[in-house]
Amino acid sequence: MSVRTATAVIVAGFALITAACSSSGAEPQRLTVRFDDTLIFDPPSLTVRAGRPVSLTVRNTGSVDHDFYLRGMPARDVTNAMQGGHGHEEAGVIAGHPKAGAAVIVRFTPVTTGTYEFWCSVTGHKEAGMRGLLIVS
Ligand SMILES: [Cu+2]
Repeated sequence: MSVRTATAVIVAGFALITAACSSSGAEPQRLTVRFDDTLIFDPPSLTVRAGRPVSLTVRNTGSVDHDFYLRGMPARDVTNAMQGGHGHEEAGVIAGHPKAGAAVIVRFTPVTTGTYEFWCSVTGHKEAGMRGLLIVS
């Protein structure tokens, strides 16, 4: 085996070890929820695992103001992301509010399994059906 081949084998070995480590519990569950000028979340439901951190990208591809708003779900390590409009600093709220045409990343770790409703807190949007489900399994 040449030195070059041996080096390639070692590098490949480290890559495998790194890949194995990154699939452990510390790696966030990455999801995206999107909305545009219609009053729907795409997708309408998100599924995550309890006890593992979540990195949720909230993207507004339209021009109408919307947010992602979830209240009352047990979670720790919550980092809300407010970019546009009003704040959502109440206790127990997980929220992401990108400006129209932009995206923000919300981080949290769900701790209790269950199905939790989220919605858009812009006036009238929830009532018009802009809701979704976060399923924690
Ligand atoms: Cu909305």
